[in-house]
Amino acid sequence: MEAYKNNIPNPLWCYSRILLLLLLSILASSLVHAKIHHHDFVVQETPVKRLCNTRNRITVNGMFPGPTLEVNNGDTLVVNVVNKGQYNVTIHWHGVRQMRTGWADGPEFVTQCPIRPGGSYTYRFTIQGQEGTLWWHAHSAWLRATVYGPLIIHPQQGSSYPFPTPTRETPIILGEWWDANPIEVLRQATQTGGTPNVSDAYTINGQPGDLYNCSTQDTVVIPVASGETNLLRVINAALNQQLFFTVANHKLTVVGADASYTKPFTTTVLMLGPGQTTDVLITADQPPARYYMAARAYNSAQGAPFDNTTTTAILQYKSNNSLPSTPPVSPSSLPAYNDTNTATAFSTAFRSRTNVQLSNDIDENLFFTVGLGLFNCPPGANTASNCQAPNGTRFTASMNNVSFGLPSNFSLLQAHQQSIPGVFTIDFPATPAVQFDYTGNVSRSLWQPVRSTKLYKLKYGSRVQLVLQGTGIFTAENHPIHLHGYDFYIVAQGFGNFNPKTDASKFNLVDPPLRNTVGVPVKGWAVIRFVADNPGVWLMHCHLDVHLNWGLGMAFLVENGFGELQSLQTPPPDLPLC
Ligand SMILES: *[C@@H]1O[C@H](CO)[C@@H](O)[C@H](O)[C@H]1NC(C)=O
Ligand SMILES: *[C@@H]1O[C@H](CO)[C@@H](O)[C@H](O)[C@H]1NC(C)=O
Ligand SMILES: *[C@@H]1O[C@H](CO)[C@@H](O)[C@H](O)[C@H]1NC(C)=O
Ligand SMILES: *[C@@H]1O[C@H](CO)[C@@H](O)[C@H](O)[C@H]1NC(C)=O
Ligand SMILES: *[C@@H]1O[C@H](CO)[C@@H](O)[C@H](O)[C@H]1NC(C)=O
Ligand SMILES: *[C@@H]1O[C@H](CO)[C@@H](O)[C@H](O)[C@H]1NC(C)=O
Ligand SMILES: *[C@@H]1O[C@H](CO)[C@@H](O)[C@H](O)[C@H]1NC(C)=O
Ligand SMILES: *[C@@H]1O[C@H](CO)[C@@H](O)[C@H](O)[C@H]1NC(C)=O
Ligand SMILES: *[C@@H]1O[C@H](CO)[C@@H](O)[C@H](O)[C@H]1NC(C)=O
Ligand SMILES: *[C@@H]1O[C@H](CO)[C@@H](O)[C@H](O)[C@H]1NC(C)=O
Ligand SMILES: [Cu+2]
Repeated sequence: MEAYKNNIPNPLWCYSRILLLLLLSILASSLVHAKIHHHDFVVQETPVKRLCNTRNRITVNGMFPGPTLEVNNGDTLVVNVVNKGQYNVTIHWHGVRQMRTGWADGPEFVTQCPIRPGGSYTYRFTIQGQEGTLWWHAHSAWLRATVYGPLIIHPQQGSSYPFPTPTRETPIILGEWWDANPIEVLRQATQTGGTPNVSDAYTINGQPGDLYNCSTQDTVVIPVASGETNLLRVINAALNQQLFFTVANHKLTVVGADASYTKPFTTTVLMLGPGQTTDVLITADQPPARYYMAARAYNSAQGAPFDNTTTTAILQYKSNNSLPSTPPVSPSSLPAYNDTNTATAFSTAFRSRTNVQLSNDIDENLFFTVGLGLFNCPPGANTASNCQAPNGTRFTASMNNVSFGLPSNFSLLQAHQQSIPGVFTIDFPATPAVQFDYTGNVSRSLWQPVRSTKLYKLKYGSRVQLVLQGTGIFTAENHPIHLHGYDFYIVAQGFGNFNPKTDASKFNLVDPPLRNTVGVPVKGWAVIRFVADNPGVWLMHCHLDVHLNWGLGMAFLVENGFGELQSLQTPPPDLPLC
């Protein structure tokens, strides 16, 4: 300061100024291309015509599906959400790591209270080290049935894909449509305790396609020219159903999933659980014609009701003007609804693009059961109207026998950050209190979990291994488990009960895939690894919404580390409170 005032060059000051300039120029060169993208999302009721009927549904900006967001790795998104609808709403940026910005993650009553009708909230976050396909969706009640869209992350400016640059890129977002109001479907199931009505159609980019009534003229057409190699960014945005996806007569080369690159592998069928994304290259190497792409259910639960319809779109070669009149070529092979072998062959084919060499040093060795259950109805309950699950019970679901309940007076993150007592406890069990033959014939006395709001505390930086063990309680099925705020390595998966002695030798610690959602096999298990480097409260749950409603979830409370760069940011001033 003195030196500056007197204009006398002070050697120390000069030195520090040079250092500062050097630092600034390094910073500038790394940030020179990073952009800030501003968007307005107006949540509003919109007439949408599907399956012969026009229905009012909640949309973003009157669009169904909602707008596609496109950014480069390193960019910042600033999305101002204005709620002009009649329901509480929040938006979740599915798969975005949200380093230190947990306040922008979105699940209602976890990282924020809902944006009430008439309210607004601006989500601000930066994409760091993620490239590929993610998506955004409402994370409140069942609004995500119509409130969703792709979030595409291109490589950092100046870098390119680790595969030949595709000619075109097309998002293929698979959805699920109810002719009834999805909010009513959920409300009815919550009241009756039974299963919610299944959907009436699946959709590709919002359209059911040729196989449904009144839908043909709006079937999605995806143009392609002979010889091109294009990138399809396939997203499963369905509420309650894992889906198979295929394109007639064409091979699909998988190059990424959940915004991480994979070692390429070729297949004819994809299987995605809700929440998962898969990037595939497709070469137009077939005779010019129209080819169906199609998706339908992978339904692993025996006997459970499900939507068994098929959605289609058309891959249309450009070269022949008379093509639109020719009927599209149908896929020869959509797997059977219960084809677990095909689902398993696909999901075990993933490898990270580059080797990661995980160490075997683990700080937290966790084992969570995931599965359904039945609550007995209290004496005096109106069994006929409120206990419509088998034998006068209500459906429920749990992890480690805890059926997750959300608070309604504070978000978990706010309660944590402001040390508000009575909102949650931090005694989520690291391992099951009762060990049993998880995938066997489970004794009826073990079927009823306890409903509460328990979190599991992780020290900043702890290295976590988590075994997710499916159960056979009521019915075994595949559960797509999604962890907020993190990507994790899937080091192994298998059938039956996880055996630490024999199954540890099967771990892939060399090139396991990095994902944000893992399909825990029906009557089986999956093992994931992550390092708790993102402080906050992070929901982990089944991405079948009906299971989340029944309580198939929990949350990790990750403590701050040292200093600002290892700590949760302060909440934004417009954070919605309860
Ligand atoms: C669910 O399906 C049942 C039987 O078809 C029907 O009576 C009921 O109205 C449906 N519920 C909703 C919310 O559409
Ligand atoms: C579709 O239309 C046919 C013929 O009009 C009718 O019989 C059928 O019930 C309709 N299907 C649905 C799902 O509405
Ligand atoms: C779908 O399910 C309905 C009702 O269970 C059944 O009648 C129909 O045959 C099934 N369709 C297919 C294609 O499996
Ligand atoms: C267009 O395609 C149809 C069916 O493949 C074929 O019969 C016809 O000759 C083609 N026309 C031209 C101009 O290539
Ligand atoms: C799949 O379903 C078919 C009938 O739809 C049945 O014959 C077969 O046993 C089932 N397979 C499995 C593995 O459940
Ligand atoms: C319901 O009760 C019947 C008759 O007691 C029994 O056979 C069946 O297993 C029970 N179902 C469930 C899900 O508990
Ligand atoms: C928040 O709600 C819970 C559950 O209803 C209650 O136990 C707790 O006391 C409430 N906390 C405050 C600060 O009001
Ligand atoms: C499952 O166990 C119960 C008794 O715990 C028994 O009644 C039932 O028959 C068993 N079911 C099967 C399929 O083994
Ligand atoms: C879950 O807890 C309830 C209540 O303590 C108990 O009755 C049930 O057996 C437990 N089930 C399991 C799988 O631990
Ligand atoms: C909407 O959110 C507020 C808290 O922000 C909550 O009190 C209210 O119950 C919610 N309404 C519904 C219908 O969930
Ligand atoms: Cu589930």
